[in-house]
Amino acid sequence: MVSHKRLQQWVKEAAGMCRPESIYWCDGSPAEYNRLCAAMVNTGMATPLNPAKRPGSFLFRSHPSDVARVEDRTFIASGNKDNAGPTNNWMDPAELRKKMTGLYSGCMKGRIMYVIPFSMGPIGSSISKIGVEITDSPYVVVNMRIMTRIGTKVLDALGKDGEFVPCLHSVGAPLQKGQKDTSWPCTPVIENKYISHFPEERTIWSYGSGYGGNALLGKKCFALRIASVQAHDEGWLAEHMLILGITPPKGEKKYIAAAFPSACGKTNLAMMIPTLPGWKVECVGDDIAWMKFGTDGRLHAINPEAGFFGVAPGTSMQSNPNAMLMIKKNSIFTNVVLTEENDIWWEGIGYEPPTGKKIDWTGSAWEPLSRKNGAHPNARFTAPAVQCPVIDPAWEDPAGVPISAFLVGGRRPTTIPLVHQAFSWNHGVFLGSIVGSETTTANIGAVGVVRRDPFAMLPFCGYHMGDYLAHWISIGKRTTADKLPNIFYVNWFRRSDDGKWLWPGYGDNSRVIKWIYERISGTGKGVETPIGYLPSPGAIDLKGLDLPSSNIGELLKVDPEEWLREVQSIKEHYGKFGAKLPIVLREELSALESRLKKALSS
Ligand code: O2Y
Ligand code: MN
Repeated sequence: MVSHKRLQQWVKEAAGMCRPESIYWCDGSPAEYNRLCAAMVNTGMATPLNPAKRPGSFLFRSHPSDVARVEDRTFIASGNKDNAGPTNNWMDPAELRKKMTGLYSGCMKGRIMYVIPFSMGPIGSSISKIGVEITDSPYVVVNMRIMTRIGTKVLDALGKDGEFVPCLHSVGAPLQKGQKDTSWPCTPVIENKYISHFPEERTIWSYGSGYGGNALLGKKCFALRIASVQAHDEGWLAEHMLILGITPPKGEKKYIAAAFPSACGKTNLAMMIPTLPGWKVECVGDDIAWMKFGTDGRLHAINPEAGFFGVAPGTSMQSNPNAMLMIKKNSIFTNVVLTEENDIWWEGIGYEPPTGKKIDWTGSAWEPLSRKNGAHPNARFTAPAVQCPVIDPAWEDPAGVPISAFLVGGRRPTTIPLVHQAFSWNHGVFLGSIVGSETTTANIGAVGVVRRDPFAMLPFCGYHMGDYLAHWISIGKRTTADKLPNIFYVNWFRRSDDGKWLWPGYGDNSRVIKWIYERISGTGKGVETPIGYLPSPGAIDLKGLDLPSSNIGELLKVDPEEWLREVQSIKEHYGKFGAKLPIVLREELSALESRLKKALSS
């Protein structure tokens, strides 16, 4: 029996609007999970994988129109348009509610309404928060059970009047009497998909999509868009960051959080196996960090999630062996290839597709020579964090882990060196504010243009990006400089003039992490340059790495002319934020310009 009156009332109202056939409160038990998976196998939505090869695992195929987050259907409905800022889609909250109420009316006919109480972060941690997702998708329930902590234990923590974020989700595909369900119900009409956030009410309404970040509302919608607003108002940080622990051969473990835009290898870095002998990386999280100041004046981070929703294509024993080991059992795969042996395959898995019949992500017979992708480029695995071979022993510590350094970075083939360190907190926030990736043929629009993505939060910040940057500046004033994490800008993606990678990446990124570790420990050697501190010659450990010396010269080069062009591009980027851009960031930009001009003239 649910004792929380407000929760009961909200569920009743949602049921009155969506009119499901029945209501089911999720308890989060293994029996419930198994029952739901078996039911989805029966309806043809899920395919059980070979228990000898991948026990407890299932394959799902989405509708071809429902394969990724839909940014242009994602809305921030703040009361005042200016609070959403120039980088979010804004809609008037009353208008949006009216529109969506129309869509929600009767939208769950013929379906079960699942109520999922979930905790973002370890239950009972002062950094964690509770949400309740109402959904008509059993796929969402089983994914939420892996990605968050769900069920009775959360209801118990919520008590009679605990705070929760209401998250309403429907695939938007009511069933008429006798109508057969499809294997991936959703709204095929893109204009009817809405991923809506009401930041003042701390509420999420999602309609029309059953996929990933559109439907698993704890992740991007709550843990980033709504939580970023809560963090702003309450004086903490909700960030699009991985968290890793790094331990040297003889020495103390330190924790690092890192912000990279989507598709820059966050999961690979978070679970990296260092090539440097004796160094160890352990993973706290691969996507989101919630950080609050501890009584020691330092920022302490938790991973609000309990699983990994990783992109499958490109994941291999070379790029991420720990992820490959993690997904050997109890995992959900979406939009990958099904092999004759009932196992999975994807492009970049590191071995040829096995012989025999194969079925691609659309459900059609697939031939590798057909030139069509077998797996969708945004195919995903969902796996429990506890299965990660290098999960950090403190990953569920309610107090969080103390953060010693922030890394920011993107895909920049030119200009940005392999690593540089900020002069100060404000300079570090400046570095975070200019992060971005150069567009490739995979993007829509011009190639070779830098798309700025401050702190990798552009698609995930629930309020004005200028206010967000001011919040980062204000965080620096809440403690003493020695307690604040140092900020570093890394770029694993430099290329030579003939287009070749200059840096091997993957496990060799530990060489850069080692320098960062030494810098924050006070032993690493650095040289001052106009853009920040760079490693002194020889300060990056390259032992055992067969890297031409010209590569390292290029990787650690600061070209004032190239950087002055960068300054012009940053000015354009800053122009978007108008008066909301913190003055200190404008000052950081002019100071950078002056240092570069001085370097050019000397
Ligand atoms: O397409 C989706 O819905 C998944 S997006 C995603 C998933 C896991 C981690 N990060 C992301 C992202 O887009 O940053
Ligand atoms: Mn992400």
